[in-house]
Amino acid sequence: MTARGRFITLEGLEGVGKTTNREYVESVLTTRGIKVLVTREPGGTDLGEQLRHLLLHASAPVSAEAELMMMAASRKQHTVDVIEPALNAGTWVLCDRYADASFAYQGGGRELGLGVVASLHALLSIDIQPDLTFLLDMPIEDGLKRMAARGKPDRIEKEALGFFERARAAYLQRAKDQPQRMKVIDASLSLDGVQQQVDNVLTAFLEGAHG
Ligand code: Z5A
Repeated sequence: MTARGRFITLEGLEGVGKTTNREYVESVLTTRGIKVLVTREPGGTDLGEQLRHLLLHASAPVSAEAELMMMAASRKQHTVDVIEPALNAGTWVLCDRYADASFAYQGGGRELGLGVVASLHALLSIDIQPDLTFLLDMPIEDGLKRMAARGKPDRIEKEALGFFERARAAYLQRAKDQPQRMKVIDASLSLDGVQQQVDNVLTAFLEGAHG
């Protein structure tokens, strides 16, 4: 029987280096002969990518509740069509953002509350939990500066500082509550320094996974 794949996610605010480090984690896993599927949220399916476009570029107002429901719709389709089948086939899934982002941004940032986010996930039976989550953390202003260098902000990136402060606090609280799964990485260091931390966590995880 094929062993179930592992589910690894990367989380954090804008510009902290999720994409950069996702590529790094993928290369480490691939070098070890592990079959990896790389995906993202919102997105990862045709429906999810269409919702992503709406979420990031809607010109009309989007209520906090509507935003949460669209994130959840994308996630449900993603778990059913992509994540669950891959894990069942023994493929490891590496995902740029997942449910923790809804707790941080909609629960914290938009102040809907963590209970609302948890209830919606339960209602929709979105019950796949990551085996490992890298939470890339750094001061908000520094991340926004990195993003500014990349050009025009999307709808969510235009939010005020308080929104990102609440999202960051919610992320860090979640990591405190779930230290086994969620590993905080100091993303303010040089890329070498960040990758060293990622490497340490990944090596320990791989030893556990194969031990
Ligand atoms: N969202 C939500 O609200 N609720 C949800 O449930 C979900 C998402 C799932 C889309 O996210 C938006 O959706 C996001 C949250 C919301 N909103 N906002 N705002 P996204 O993941 O597509 O977009 P993003 O957060 O803006 O991430 P990004 O653009 O992909 O940035 P990143 O991946 O974290 O960073 P990066 O591209 O790897 O690096 C940014 C730059 O910094 C780049 O030039 C790198 O070369 C550079 N970099 C990276 N690391 C370093 C170090 N260590 N030193 C110096 N420079 C570095």
